[in-house]
Amino acid sequence: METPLREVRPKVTLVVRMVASVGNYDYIIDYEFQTDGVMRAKVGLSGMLMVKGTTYENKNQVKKDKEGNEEELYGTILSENVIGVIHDHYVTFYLDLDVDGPDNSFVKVNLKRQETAPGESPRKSYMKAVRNIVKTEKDGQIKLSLYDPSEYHVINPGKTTRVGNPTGYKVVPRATAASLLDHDDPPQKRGAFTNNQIWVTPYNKSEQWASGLFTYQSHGDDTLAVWSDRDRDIENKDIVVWYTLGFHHIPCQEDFPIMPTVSSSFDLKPVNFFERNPILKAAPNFEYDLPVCGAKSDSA
Ligand SMILES: *[C@@H]1O[C@H](CO)[C@@H](O)[C@H](O)[C@H]1NC(C)=O
Ligand SMILES: [Cu+2]
Repeated sequence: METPLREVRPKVTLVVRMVASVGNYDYIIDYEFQTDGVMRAKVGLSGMLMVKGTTYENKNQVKKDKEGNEEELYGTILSENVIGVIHDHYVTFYLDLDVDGPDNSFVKVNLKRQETAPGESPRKSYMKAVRNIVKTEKDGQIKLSLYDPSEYHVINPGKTTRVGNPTGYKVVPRATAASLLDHDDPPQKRGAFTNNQIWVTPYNKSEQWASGLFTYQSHGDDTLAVWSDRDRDIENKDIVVWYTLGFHHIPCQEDFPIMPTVSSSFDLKPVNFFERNPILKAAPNFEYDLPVCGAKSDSA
């Protein structure tokens, strides 16, 4: 047989799924282990919406003030006498990473603009990556921003690749959310882990539950925010990274009475952990291995 010019590596993913019914919602949590070394944590939300009753049966009954502004419903009329209330969902992941051993450092790899000097080049600017090893906890409290982009690496400062890069894995955020509540609001004091999307703490077996052990009675004194504000040393130590996946939810009629699944995820991705693309170790598939699909235009 002629040697095919084209070959591919099939993407094979092991999915470990857990579904938790919490009150009215179902949380589908998938841990995906991929052959390129990526671990993806995915959260899907479904279930029954949180609703409140109303005397309104139609939007045209909602009271208006003199200026014509409608009364604030804090939600959407989904059906006669039913309002789906605006709310958030937050799921925090406790990532007790040991990259090539227990002692790791957290590195903010900040992308920056480098301006060229006048007359140096027809170009005005380039990009550069500024690596900051985070020394203490407060510096590891991260608010994501498109206009101040960073990568977030967890490296083993004592281990390097053949060409000298520290071995690492990075946390790759995707769509998430930040709470809009006042920090002194009781639910926000308990849920203060949503004040940042990423936190880094030194490992401590008593500090595992981000909103404290007894969340409902909590005054917020036993939470990730309080631990992290002690600003302990986190360089070259056994560290824990906390990533929070959030969803703002303004309900719409399609969410009622039962919701289609909404999902988001984040990745743990190797960054100079392998010497080369680890997928090359997988046996290739060739053209003749693949199923052939053809149009069935001649069958009546
Ligand atoms: C470990 O966590 C507990 C609970 O927050 C705290 O009382 C203790 O001081 C912590 N230990 C260290 C070494 O930070
Ligand atoms: Cu929701």
